[in-house]
Amino acid sequence: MSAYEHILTEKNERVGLVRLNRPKALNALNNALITELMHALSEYDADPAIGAIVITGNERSFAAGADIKEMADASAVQMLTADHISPFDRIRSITKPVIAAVSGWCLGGGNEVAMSCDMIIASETARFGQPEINLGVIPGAGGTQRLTKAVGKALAMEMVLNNRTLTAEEAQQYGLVNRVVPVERYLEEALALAAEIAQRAPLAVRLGKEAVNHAFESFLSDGLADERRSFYFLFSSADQKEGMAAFMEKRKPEWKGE
Ligand code: DAK
Repeated sequence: MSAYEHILTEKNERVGLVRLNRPKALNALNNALITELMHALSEYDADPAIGAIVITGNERSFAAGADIKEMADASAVQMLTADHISPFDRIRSITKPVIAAVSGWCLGGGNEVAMSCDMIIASETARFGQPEINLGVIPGAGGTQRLTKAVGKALAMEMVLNNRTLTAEEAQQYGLVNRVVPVERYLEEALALAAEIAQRAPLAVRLGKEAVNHAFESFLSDGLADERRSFYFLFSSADQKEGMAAFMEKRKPEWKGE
């Protein structure tokens, strides 16, 4: 049983699942939901029995953005001092792979949450967009940055400046999502991918995630140096010895995370 009010959590063997659960508001992200989400992610991250995490919503909506009703009357000073952006940033600091399983609306802050995850599995009904321009603002939690890196400048401009939304097929075509599957299977597919990654060598998964994120978030030379450091470091691990020995001995490796 989950003790949360706006999310549901459950463990499926080595995969931790979080369901955003404000269906009447299309899972609009109010501050309480974001706080609960970050708490659940941190708990899974600290739990050695968990190897990967999936965040999902429901079929109709992953999340239709930040809760407009909650922020409509806020002043600039209130937005700044409340600092609701840093909880969004914490998704990025989770060390285990996080997969977003997206169906229906994935808008504004919802798309920013999905893009902060490491991979996105989309149902064919998913719709991705940054509609903040309709409200007279711009994305505030990484939308302009991560979206541009993912889909390129031309399309990001159209999405941020003119509320162009992407179908699931388009999102895949432009590199925003990993794959598109029928709506009946998007969660199952994300859980299966997470389970597959969760049984891999934990240290290598963690450093691989860090290295790919580095390439995404920094200049190439910094990313290359970071990748090399992590690559060399893994040669001091038992898992590297085990993995290469198992390959040569034509058997399945047994990972210890050491
Ligand atoms: N906030 C609050 N309520 C929302 C909502 C939202 N973002 N989206 C939908 N709802 C509520 C609706 O008000 C409605 O509630 P009731 O009227 O029934 O009480 C219910 O969900 C069902 O919505 P609709 O009746 O509108 O459903 P439709 O199927 O007709 O339309 C829609 C679906 C997704 C096209 C439409 O609901 C819509 O346009 N929603 C707003 C989408 C949007 O503009 N999203 C971007 C919000 S701005 C920040 C970080 C991030 C952000 C801001 C600050 N910091 C950390 C400081 C991000 C900003 C945003 O995301």
